[in-house]
Amino acid sequence: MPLALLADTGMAHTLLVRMGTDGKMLEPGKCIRRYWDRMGTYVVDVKSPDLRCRTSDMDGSKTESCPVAAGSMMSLAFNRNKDGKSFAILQSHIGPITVYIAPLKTNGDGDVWVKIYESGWDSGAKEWATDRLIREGGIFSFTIPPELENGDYLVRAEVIALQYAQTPDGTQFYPGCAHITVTGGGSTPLPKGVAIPGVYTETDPGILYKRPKNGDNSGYVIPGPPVYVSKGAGSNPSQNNTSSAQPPKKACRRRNRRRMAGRPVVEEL
Ligand SMILES: [Cu+2]
Repeated sequence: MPLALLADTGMAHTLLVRMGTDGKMLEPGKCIRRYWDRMGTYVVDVKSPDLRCRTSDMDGSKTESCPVAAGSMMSLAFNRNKDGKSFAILQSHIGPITVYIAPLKTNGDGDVWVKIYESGWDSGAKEWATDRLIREGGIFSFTIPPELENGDYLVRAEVIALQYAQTPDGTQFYPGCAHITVTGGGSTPLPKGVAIPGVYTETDPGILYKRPKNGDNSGYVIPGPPVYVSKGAGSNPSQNNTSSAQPPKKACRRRNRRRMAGRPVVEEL
């Protein structure tokens, strides 16, 4: 293993660094809120304003908005370096990934966040969403609801790390936010959503969680509301189904294989 990986252990956790469509990623930081100074941090207080986008600084004025077609596959990437060239997250960090979306004009204030994706424990593969994230070079993808009305949206993705989830306030949240402009959509506004912070409590079963000794986490429940089920024509809601959550493979697989070289083996607290 390169010494560089050991050298930054304990400093870098993970951040949302890139977005794209169909697994084709834009340059790091493009249309992403660049909270690079938060790389060494995570959120444990579910009532903290940091839970929204990683920091209480919610100034989005410097973040441009990237177009994403309604009904298409949006991709996001977590990485331990803002250049996107390290790996996603240490293997010790295990847990689910969720994505919420809100109208950008709200800047995330109020009951505006609608969950559009979640991925937790895969009973078949016996792995966490984070295991898959590491294997896929930090990239994961989900569908933007096809009927969603055109406009600017804030997309919030989070990795929830459960390695200390058996202790109150032990669970670590790694949120990040991107700006998108939905094009070619329908006329359906987002339904009423949840507030972030506010959506979680520290005793939610998916947040205060003791992993079974036998290693089978099939009973794990991802925190937060159910995933929004798209009613749009041509939609594929099963993609967002928790139990069968698999990243869309078609466009992503070949690109990601190259990135597996950096798979981490270092353990970090
Ligand atoms: Cu960490």
